[in-house]
Amino acid sequence: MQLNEAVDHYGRVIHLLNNKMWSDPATEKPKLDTIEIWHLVNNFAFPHPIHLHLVHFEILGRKVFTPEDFDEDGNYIFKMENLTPPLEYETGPKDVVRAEPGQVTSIVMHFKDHAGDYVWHCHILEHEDNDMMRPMVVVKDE
Ligand SMILES: [Cu+2]
Repeated sequence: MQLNEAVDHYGRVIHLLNNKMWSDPATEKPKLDTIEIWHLVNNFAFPHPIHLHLVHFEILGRKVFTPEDFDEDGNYIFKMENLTPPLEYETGPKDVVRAEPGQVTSIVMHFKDHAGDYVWHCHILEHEDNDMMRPMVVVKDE
């Protein structure tokens, strides 16, 4: 999941998730009762508190990223042994994580309780209201 800067049609700086606007269709569609690991790649020079609705996650750890951490398609190459573990106060179930600048923050969660339409977003009001928020659909198999 890329946290990145863009410019809106007025030329103003906006902050986006995966380079998409709030109004773009959901791209995060975890299946109900599956476990996912998300890698939050913070390309900014400052942190963003990333919040997921209606699921608790655990922080696996963080890593300062370099171009070598990504494959030719831009996908993060995850290696558990490279991670700096979460801080002591971060080791319980979480619904917000501080995505540190220049780092990948890896989180793991089990989408076990609720299917349906939810959101994930930066929890800084000026960011979430300027499109650093995305729909998320937890899909139930029929
Ligand atoms: Cu933010």
